[in-house]
Amino acid sequence: SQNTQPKPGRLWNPFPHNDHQRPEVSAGGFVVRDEDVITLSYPKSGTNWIKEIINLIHTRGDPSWVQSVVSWERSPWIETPEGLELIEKQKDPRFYTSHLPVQLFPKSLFTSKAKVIYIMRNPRDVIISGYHFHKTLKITRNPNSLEEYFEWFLRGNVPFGSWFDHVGGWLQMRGKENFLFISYEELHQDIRASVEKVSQFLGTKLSPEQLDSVLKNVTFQAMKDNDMSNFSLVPDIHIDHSKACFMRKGIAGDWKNQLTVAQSEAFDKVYQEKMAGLPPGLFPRV
Ligand code: PPS
Repeated sequence: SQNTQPKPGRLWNPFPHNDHQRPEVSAGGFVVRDEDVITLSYPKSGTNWIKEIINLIHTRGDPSWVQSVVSWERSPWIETPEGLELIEKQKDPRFYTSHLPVQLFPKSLFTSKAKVIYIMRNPRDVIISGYHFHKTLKITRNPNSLEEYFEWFLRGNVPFGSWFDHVGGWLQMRGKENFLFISYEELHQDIRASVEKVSQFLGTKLSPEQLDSVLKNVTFQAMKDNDMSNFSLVPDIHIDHSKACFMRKGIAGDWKNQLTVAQSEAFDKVYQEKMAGLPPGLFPRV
């Protein structure tokens, strides 16, 4: 139930309890297949946007699938028992999604040729998006203020743990030919080129008309208007829909309006310490 987790600062299972089973139980024995298409991300990084793109590339721009089946059934979560059941029933190619950090993902991934798309987002915007989303969640603690959530985030006391460990961990797969790393900011900067990049990675050639149809159906407004993609059908037991909207703003750089200068400086310091080994410029400071 709500707010049953220990307070930040103590060791606690970062995975929401109710419909996210402990991953070592739910996904530990899962066998990844070479035909699988897997979306991975830290929460609030644009997961549902890239999923929509992947699903629409598969149907070559035909929107009937994304308009008739909810997103979490089109590409279910591997870490939920319901998701796992749906994945087991899918025919190849299977589409699924996960927020698990690299060390908890089923090991069979690392010897498979499954196609993996890891989406990243400027962590400052991940904080803002996460804060608003966490106000709505009934399956985990709700922050009382952005200040409080900011502290949780920096310490990794949020569902799926530390952003720094998640991104740093999965980025170790850079250079593997079955992994594509893409950013939320890149999608914003050039959605056409991004969709082409993803379709090429998936080995699906789109005609100009098919590409146009994908683009038309993955705009913020199209997804906000699509009940199959906008989370409005998530049952009330999980989300308090009156508190915030899943398709909130959909912009890059909102952190500038919401983080204080002190928070932004504190963040930069932690970022520099924790991400020291990674190439600079991973995220534009939009
Ligand atoms: S979740 O809960 O982890 O699955 O959330 P996730 O899908 O990773 O991230 C949600 C944020 O992505 C934004 N979003 C989009 N932005 C632009 N265009 C499109 N089409 C789009 N679809 C989803 C969504 O609005 C959330 O960001 P914020 O900043 O909160 O608006």
